[in-house]
Amino acid sequence: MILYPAIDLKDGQCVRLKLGRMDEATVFNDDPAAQARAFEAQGFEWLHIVDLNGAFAGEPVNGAAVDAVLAAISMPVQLGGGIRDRATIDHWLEKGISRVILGTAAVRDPDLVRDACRAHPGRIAVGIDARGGKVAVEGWAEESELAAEELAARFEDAGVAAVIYTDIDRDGILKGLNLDATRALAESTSIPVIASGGLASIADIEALLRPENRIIAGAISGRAIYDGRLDAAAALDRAAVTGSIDQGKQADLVILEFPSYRFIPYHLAVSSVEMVIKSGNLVFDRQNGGIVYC
Ligand code: AMZ
Repeated sequence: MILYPAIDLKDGQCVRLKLGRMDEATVFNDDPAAQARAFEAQGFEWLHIVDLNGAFAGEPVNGAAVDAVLAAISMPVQLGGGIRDRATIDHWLEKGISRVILGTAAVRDPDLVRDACRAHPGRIAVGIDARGGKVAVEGWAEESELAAEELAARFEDAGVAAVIYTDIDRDGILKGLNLDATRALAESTSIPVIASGGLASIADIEALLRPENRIIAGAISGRAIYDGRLDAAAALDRAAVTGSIDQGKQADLVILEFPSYRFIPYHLAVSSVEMVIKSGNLVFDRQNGGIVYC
């Protein structure tokens, strides 16, 4: 299970909002690059960044802070907020962002998602942010008529690397992840689903590791990791699978949980992996202690 620490950028600073409201921002660090370095030093494998001003403006606003983060760390970064056209997608992927997150564009311009997936296999994620079961867009200021499952279904065969599902009604208020809704979404789609919104403590990590929740590929931690409710070392220790898989490699077949399996012919960003088969070889077997061949 991959645990993503979040850097939400507002006016160049690392903040946490409550329920997505810009007027309820707590500043946790005014140096995003230093924050990213600290997360890397703590052992996180991936970083999640949201350009909050960008999500409201419909175009990148905190680009300079993102550049500073990219220069400061070597771990992969996923970035969302204001990425609404192909030029912006290409720009960030060329600059070293590993995966871009499309939220509003996934609702308004699904062909952009499909075209981007063809051009950048494994590097396009869809952000599905739901309030009261309906997908919200434009910095969560507007609601669509779409349910999360309906939106994910539109991209079933598009090659989307991950869906990041946020329960807006829990975001930033430490209410605990909405695992029932996240699991329902994950069961409805073949795209790996990452849980976001409300992660409060190690209890959420433990819950994610329960067999019924192992279909959930990862989780994003915001406020809890900043205010110390979630101890990074303890959380990473619990989240780690036995052994490790090179996240950059390609696989023919990834078995997530017996007896289900999925083809994941792009970057691995899944958790709870049982087995990975590559070029006809078994390269990872969790039951037998991790990597068996490379
Ligand atoms: O907190 C908010 N109000 C907010 C937020 N965190 N609004 C949007 N976002 C995030 C989404 C997604 O990662 O969770 O911004 C991204 C979507 O941006 P866009 O511009 O593609 O809709």
